[in-house]
Amino acid sequence: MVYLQKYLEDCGCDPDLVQLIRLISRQMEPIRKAFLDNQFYEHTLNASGEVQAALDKWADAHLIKVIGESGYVREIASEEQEDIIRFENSRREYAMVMDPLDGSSLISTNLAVGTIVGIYESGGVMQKGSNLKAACYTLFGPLTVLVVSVGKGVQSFAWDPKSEHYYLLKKSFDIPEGKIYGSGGVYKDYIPAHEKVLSYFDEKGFKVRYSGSFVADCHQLLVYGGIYTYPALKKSPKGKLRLLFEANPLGYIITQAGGAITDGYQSPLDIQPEKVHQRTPIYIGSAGIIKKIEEIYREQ
Ligand code: AHM
Ligand code: MG
Repeated sequence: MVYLQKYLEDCGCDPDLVQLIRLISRQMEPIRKAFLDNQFYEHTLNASGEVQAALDKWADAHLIKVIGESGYVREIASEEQEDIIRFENSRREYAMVMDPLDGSSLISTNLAVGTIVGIYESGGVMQKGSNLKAACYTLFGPLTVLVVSVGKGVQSFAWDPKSEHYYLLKKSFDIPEGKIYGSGGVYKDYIPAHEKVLSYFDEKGFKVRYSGSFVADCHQLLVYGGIYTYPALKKSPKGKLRLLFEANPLGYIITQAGGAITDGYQSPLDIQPEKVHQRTPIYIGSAGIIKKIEEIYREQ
């Protein structure tokens, strides 16, 4: 059996990057256990979004504490934090962007949610996604699965609670031209270009699959291909999802697996961020379909 650390070491990664990814991966079980914490679970069942936010905040605070103390990271930008957090005395200059618990509105329904992370080698968090050194996400499904890219394709690992290691599930992905799609937003808010894209999907016989968790909906693309989209809407021309925490890390991973990402006109990975919480429209998935979507947008 091949384990996460050994795999990354054999990839020729910087030993500190291996340790950083390992440290992040080791926080997933505490986060999963927090789901089961009575305090969170009861409140999640009983009450409003505010209590779900408590689990978001717990995961956020936990990751910031552990990663901050590690000495590897100079900056963290988190979806749960308004401003960038700096660790002036860190030994290394890695910079980390994260969505500590993506899809958290699904916690009360027991559908799959996840943690998304992107890592830059230096230069802070306000960089183009194309500069990422590594990205990973965890999907808390029946298995805790960690999907990683250090720029050499994409690998998935599963947590084995008995040995307390992540073992290699799949060492490469090659996203096919699938025929499933999921679109966020409400029909009456769709712009004409997005309506055209949906008509194209309909003509080609695409099937809808949308859970409401970006990380889960993207994970199925690795296996089946197809498209996830949260498009520009009439009322929110930048869509809903964030460039730094969602589009870039997942865009990096999907691209490393032979897929592609676009905002309709260009890859979000090529956009220089201006604000930490900047949003971007997203189409992500099979490369051929992304090309077709960009053609449709150009024709509009
Ligand atoms: P979150 O980061 O606050 O969880 O919001 C992002 C989530 C994505 O995981 C998901 O794809 C999308 O929002 C769902 O939005 P909607 O409920 O509008 O379909
Ligand atoms: Mg999110």
